[in-house]
Parts: sequence; C-alpha cells; structure tokens
Amino acid sequence: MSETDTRTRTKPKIKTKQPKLHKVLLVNDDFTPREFVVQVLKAVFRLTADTAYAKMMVAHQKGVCVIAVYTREIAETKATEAVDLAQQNGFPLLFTTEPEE
Ligand code: NFA
Repeated sequence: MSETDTRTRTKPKIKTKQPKLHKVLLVNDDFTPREFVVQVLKAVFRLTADTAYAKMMVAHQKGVCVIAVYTREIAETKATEAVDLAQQNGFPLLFTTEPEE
C-alpha cells in the first residue's frame, strides 16, 4: 500500500540580483594623439585594432563614445588604469564611468 508524501516542496527563493552594469566612456580632447588612444583601448579594454580605431573616431567626432560595460568595480578600475597610462605619457586623456539606465 502506497503512502502520501506530505513533505513541503517549496523551492527556496533565490535572492541574488544581477549587478548593475556601468559604462566606460571615452572623452575627446584636442591633445592626445589618435594612435595613443587606440593603443590604450587595445591594451586596457582588449579591443581589436579595428574596433579601437572606430571608437576613437566616434569620440573624436562626437565628443564621447561608450567603450564597454562592466560591473561597477571593473568599470572603475579600467577607467583609472587608462587615465593613469595617459598621465604617465603626459596626455590629458579622460575616461569616465556611469551606471547604465
Ligand atoms: N582629438 C584627438 C586628436 O585629434 C584624438 C582623440 C580621440 C583624443 C578620442 C581623445 C579621444 N589628436
């Protein structure tokens, strides 16, 4: 004779949320050489030469370009790394971060 299973089967609610993503923005300036910007985009953000050149040109022509999106800490670390690299080479190149909508 079979018995009824009376165990509670409620699935525990998983409370983890997706972390908010943050954009890294490249800001145009009149002094940093185009080739240096491309080198930074390749080294810090692992862009291909073609993508790096295209994004550099968007910032050059429009004033700003989204380079990539990451979790907040990674976005901030990469932006800082890129700005440090520029400063070590005497360029005023600027990267900023902001949360995605
Ligand atoms: N505007 C810079 C130049 O003409 C190139 C540049 C592009 C700088 C994108 C910063 C960001 N040398």
